[in-house]
Amino acid sequence: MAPRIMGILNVTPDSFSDGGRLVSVDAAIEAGVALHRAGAAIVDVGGESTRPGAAPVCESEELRRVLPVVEGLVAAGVPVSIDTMKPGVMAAATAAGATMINDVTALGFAPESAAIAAASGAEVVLMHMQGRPQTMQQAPAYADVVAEVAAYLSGRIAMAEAAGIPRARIIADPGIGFGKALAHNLALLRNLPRLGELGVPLMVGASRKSLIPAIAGPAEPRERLGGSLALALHAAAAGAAWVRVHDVAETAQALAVWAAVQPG
Ligand code: 8Y4
Repeated sequence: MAPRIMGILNVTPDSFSDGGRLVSVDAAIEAGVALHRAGAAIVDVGGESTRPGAAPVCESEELRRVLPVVEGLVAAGVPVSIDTMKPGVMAAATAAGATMINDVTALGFAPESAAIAAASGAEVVLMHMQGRPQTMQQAPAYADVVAEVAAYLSGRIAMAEAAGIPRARIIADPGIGFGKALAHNLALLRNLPRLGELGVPLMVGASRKSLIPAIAGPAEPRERLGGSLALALHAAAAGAAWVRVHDVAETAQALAVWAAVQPG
């Protein structure tokens, strides 16, 4: 079966600026609706950049950016995921109708996160990261990256279940690019079936990430479609349940063709 597509909607001032510092809410909602029409089963709304070196934002600013967009997408009938590590944003977005929480800290940023996620009834994506966004790419180091990521995710799944999040609502993600050098990313991608042994669906987010130019030579993020599609199809072949991507229409087409030529 082909993975479902999570479409990426960054609601940061560099993405949906109105010319000044403000995010244009209508433009962001329109972009999210377009992602859904292009084949995204869910749209992941994020108001804080997690790129290496990006500055954190406070909760009130993050809420100001994402909440009107979540509300607009929910009103338009678009399934919404909230990309946040902040419990207050999780609570507000799920109250507004978001049905998935995508937390790159696997509910580890704040002590209240797990209880809020449990009470929300939302699905929860638990992602692995080594270090914190500010510094994570400075010197990533592992003795056995696949074993360490699997053990971390296993522990976070157990924590989430203990907090009252049923296993059926948990998705695990190896966190491609989050505190990982090229060799670490490749080892994880080659060994996705081992992560599948965690017993929960897997999400893979490799779209436009820097492993692509690291493998294939210099390319700006917008020039990484070929590599992004190769990685989405690789994730599909390895049994991933979800791929998180920027180029939804192209990924939907690639996955439809891939699915059609699968045996059985
Ligand atoms: C170009 C474009 C270069 C984007 C780098 C990036 C994941 C995620 C991110 C992921 C899950 C990103 C929020 C990083 N990546 N959530 N979030 N899994 N679950 N970088 O892999 O897209 S943000």
